[in-house]
Amino acid sequence: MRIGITCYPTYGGSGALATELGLDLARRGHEVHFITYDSPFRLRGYVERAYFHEVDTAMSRYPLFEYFPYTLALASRQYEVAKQEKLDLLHVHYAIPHATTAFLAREMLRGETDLKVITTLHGTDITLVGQEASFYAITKFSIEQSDRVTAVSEFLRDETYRAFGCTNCELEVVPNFVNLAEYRPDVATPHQPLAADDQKMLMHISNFREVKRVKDVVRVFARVRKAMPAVLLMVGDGPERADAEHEARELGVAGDVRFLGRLDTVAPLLAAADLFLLPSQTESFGLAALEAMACGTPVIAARVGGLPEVITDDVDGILEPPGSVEAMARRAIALLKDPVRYAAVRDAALARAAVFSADAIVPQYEDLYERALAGR
Ligand code: GMT
Repeated sequence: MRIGITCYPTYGGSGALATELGLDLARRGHEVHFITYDSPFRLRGYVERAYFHEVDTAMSRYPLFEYFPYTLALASRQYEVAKQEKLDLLHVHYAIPHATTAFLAREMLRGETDLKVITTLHGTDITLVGQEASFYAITKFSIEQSDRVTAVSEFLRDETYRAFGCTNCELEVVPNFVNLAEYRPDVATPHQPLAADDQKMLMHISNFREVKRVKDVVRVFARVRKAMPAVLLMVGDGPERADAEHEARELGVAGDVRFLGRLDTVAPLLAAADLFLLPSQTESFGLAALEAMACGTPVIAARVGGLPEVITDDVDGILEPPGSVEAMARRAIALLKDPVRYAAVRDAALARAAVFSADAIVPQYEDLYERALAGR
């Protein structure tokens, strides 16, 4: 198949997943065309049958445009690439604005070619941004106009039906996946110089938005730090980073918290970590948690959204309600102090991650594409 993929190229779960999907589809023999304003951050180096088409933003400084109409530039590029490369379908990730621009591109091609539009809903496009008054109607319309719509968890599918109704569309759940060739325990980076040998390594990765509750990450760590030597690796960047840094200073643990910023490659750090923390306010899936589990790192997460579909409490990880810093810290300390229990949870996390391997999930997308093209 000839497949176009549009996603956010910057750091974030939807862009990461979309890029991994495109790369895996290319490995499986499909021709994949990424259409976005920058090269997706996980697209490193040349990959056979995978191509990147940049959206032209040269007019962004035109004086009349206080707000550059990126959406039109993207729709235009999707139309051009679909036409030139004879795409069978356009798979867009994160509804806003990608489902809308794909709809426009498909309408521009009407009469010439029957481009199919597949939309994958990822999270805040439904749970937050899409429900804002200014985006609600266009999000609902664009979802309903897509040929196929998928959600990354049952939670997100149900939330989409609840919030948007979504007549004329059947939402299919295709869970996120992890590339087990890259995310595996034996790629661990050495503990030093990040931590001394006797220090436990806790870790968090996100885009540091409010929804991630990054101050809770620091608060949990501060309690663990009181009980044993430990460091915290904070990977990523975003609006809440300064608050998290401030919290670390306030709690007197700044010396043991390393803010590493955005990193392209995280598997070696994940594999070296002893615990991964994801105490989010909401999380439609928690791709970072799955990647940690694939590296053999147990996760302590919030019991919200789609996270219970990935993690089973007390079996392959730990779940506590959002904001329950004390409980998360208490259970983190207990797990880190019990090597036998720790090994059992780690083994269970590895087994659970294998259920979400690319080999298990990517064929579900291929099947969906085939059905969309055949009109089934
Ligand atoms: O919040 C993020 O990390 C980014 C966001 C996105 O759409 O870029 O992530 C969402 O999509 C990820 C991939 O499907 C999911 O794993 C995340 O759970 C989801 N984030 C939220 O629901 C807050």
